[in-house]
Amino acid sequence: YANLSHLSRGHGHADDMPYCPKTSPLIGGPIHVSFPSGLTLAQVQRKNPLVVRGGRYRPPDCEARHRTAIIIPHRHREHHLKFLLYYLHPFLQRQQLSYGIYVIHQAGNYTFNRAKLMNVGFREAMREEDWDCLFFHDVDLIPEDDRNLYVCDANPKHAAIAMDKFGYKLPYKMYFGGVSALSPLHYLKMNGFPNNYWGWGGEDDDIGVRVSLAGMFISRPSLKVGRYKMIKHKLDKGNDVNPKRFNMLAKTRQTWKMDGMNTVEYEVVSRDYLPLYTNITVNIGTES
Ligand code: UDH
Repeated sequence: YANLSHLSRGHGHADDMPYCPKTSPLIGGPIHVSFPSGLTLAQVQRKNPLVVRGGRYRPPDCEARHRTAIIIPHRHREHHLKFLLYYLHPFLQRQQLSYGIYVIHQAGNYTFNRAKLMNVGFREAMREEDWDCLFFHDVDLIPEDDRNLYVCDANPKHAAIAMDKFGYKLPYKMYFGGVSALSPLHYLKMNGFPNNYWGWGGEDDDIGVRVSLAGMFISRPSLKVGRYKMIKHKLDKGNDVNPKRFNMLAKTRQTWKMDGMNTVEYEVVSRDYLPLYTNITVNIGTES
């Protein structure tokens, strides 16, 4: 029976594979991030032959200790997505994770809503697989050190602690933007993310406040490891600064239980299992 195990390699996995080591031997530390012009998704695909349909991967020769879903809120940023996939696939493979990448694409041209797209991503990813950690990941942030492990901690984790645009420092203590990691239990305990932040700003602070209102803490990697390079860009069309954000933030304590995962409504327009990611295009409606 053991001798037949090679037969299952291509499809499922052998039942008797050893767990991957606690610390991956493939991790190398700092990564030099640049943005090669002319990069294509076909090239990214060729460089990642073990990634299967929908952007899924499992280590070929050991059983992963962690199953992580990456949730990327997206609209009109194909150029950034290409670079993120170029860096993220090998990064996650070096960490010997079992993973899947989900791009949650807001349909239409109505004002963007990052946090609501994350709620959609959570529900749609969990529907497909029993992920034990979800990384909520802006499309324009490239991790610069693969010791920044894409696994969950005992508390919600803010991973993008040191971004180049903030001088590789935390801009303020409660900052929770860019890239964060929550287990399904964390996510449900805080009723997910708010659905009513339309346009730019505020939702990340609301999420940070929810963490503490739900009785949890923010965990963070070290400044040395939680480094990210942001792909430079201007404020998008359809994502104007939200002038209501400060008033809304002042009320999070009253609103977090009434708005979030328990009230999210949307309509999946399409679900496509592309070679490097699962694309979910969703109609999330408009501000009420
Ligand atoms: N996003 C999209 N499409 C949009 C808007 C936002 O995909 O039209 C996603 C994307 O994943 C992005 C994230 O939402 O990384 C956050 O949006 P953002 O990049 O606009 O926010 P951030 O605060 O940048 O990172 C603001 C840029 C303002 C530049 C002003 C120069 N001073």
